[in-house]
Amino acid sequence: MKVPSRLPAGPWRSPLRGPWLTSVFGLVLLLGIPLLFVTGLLSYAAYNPGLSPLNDKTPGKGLLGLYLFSWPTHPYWLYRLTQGIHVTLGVVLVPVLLAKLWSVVPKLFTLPPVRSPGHALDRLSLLLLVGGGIFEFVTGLLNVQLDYVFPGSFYPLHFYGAWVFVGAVLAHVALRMPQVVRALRSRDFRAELRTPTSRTKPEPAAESGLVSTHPAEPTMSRRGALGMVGLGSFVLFLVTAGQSIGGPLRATALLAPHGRQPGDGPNGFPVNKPAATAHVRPQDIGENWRLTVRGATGQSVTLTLDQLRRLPQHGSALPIACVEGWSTENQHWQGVRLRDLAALVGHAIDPPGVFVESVQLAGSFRAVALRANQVRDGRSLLALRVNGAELSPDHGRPARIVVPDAPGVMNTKWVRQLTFGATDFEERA
Ligand SMILES: Nc1nc2c(c(=O)[nH]1)N[C@H]1C(S)=C(S)[C@@H](COP(=O)(O)O)O[C@H]1N2
Ligand SMILES: [Mo]
Repeated sequence: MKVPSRLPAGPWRSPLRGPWLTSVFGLVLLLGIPLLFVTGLLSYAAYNPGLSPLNDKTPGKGLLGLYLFSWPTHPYWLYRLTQGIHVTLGVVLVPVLLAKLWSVVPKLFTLPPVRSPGHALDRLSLLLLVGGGIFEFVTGLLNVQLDYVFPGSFYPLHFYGAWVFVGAVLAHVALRMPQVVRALRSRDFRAELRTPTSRTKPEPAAESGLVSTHPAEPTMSRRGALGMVGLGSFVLFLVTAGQSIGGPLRATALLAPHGRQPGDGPNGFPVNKPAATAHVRPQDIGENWRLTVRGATGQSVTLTLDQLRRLPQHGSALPIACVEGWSTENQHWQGVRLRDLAALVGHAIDPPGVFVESVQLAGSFRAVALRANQVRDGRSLLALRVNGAELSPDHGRPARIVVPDAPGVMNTKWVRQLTFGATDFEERA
């Protein structure tokens, strides 16, 4: 069958469109997407999906959960790093993704839509590729910027979507690799960077179906197009990365959803959800507040804040690192070790995991499950103080969890009850 070698005259007349330019954008995505995928899988594992009621409830997580492992508590900054990379890279790749879609857009409208069974499969993989890619980027960006606006939980959507998307990427790479190699060899990258608009000519029309039959006069060189995309990515980096890298870059993090200057003083670091938004009433965290600690042993104790303060106090310097990519520098937390609290209810040796519940009556993140390795780490605290001061109401007064290397969401604020060795997490949530 004869494949039309050029596109019909139509709205898609840019002389820049062609296999070389598409392949350059594709190559950048091919380097970035595996890193997004791996850091995403790690983040999913870090959420203790086998335990946590706030996460994916698919029994056994299906086949795709096969890789799951117990997320470590060492090094304490690992989640901050992997999730910072995941979110920053995702944002930075947006211009490249858009440019790649722009460069192939005429192909999405070719007629007839299906020419043969092979072509049909190819089109189907493109549908999953484009649909999956847009889905992953859009859900990710919405989660970062707008909180949780999804039907159901973000985690399973983004997780299963990622597998579909990556499957389609693999099929696409396998189908297109020979063409990509040929296209990249067809032009010299450095020569291209020296070619101004006046000398910009369309690529030779091969069978790619990307090159316009009636190309318009160039208004921009390929160098200009690559530069524009690169500049877009760089600017996005500047306005995003500071929320995770911190330091002076925090000042340029204009897109940081939780503000660049979260405040001064010991409690002056970002607040994900203030007490008022979480419907935590002052009376729930005032004089009458009590902590209940229960064990699988059947023992339980109820403690006042003063009694907690009289237990041995320990310090840990740990960051809060949210799934949304923002993180804090290390904060100096002080409080009671989780393993000491386990010992109070009969789990002095080999303490089990713990189910943590907050005074918060409604909304997400009011309960979370921590694994045994997280409880046993001596840096895991029920913190009463931060940076030398009492916790502010927004940071979880009177007591909050901090765990090394855990996603921010595990650091439950306004804690009311700890149940060590609970096995019925699902029902209790
Ligand atoms: N009870 C309760 N604890 C919570 C949350 C919440 O909404 N309710 N948010 C969690 C999330 S998602 C993060 S990232 C951290 C943020 O801690 P911070 O607000 O002190 O910065 O708190 C966690 N603890
Ligand atoms: Mo978070």
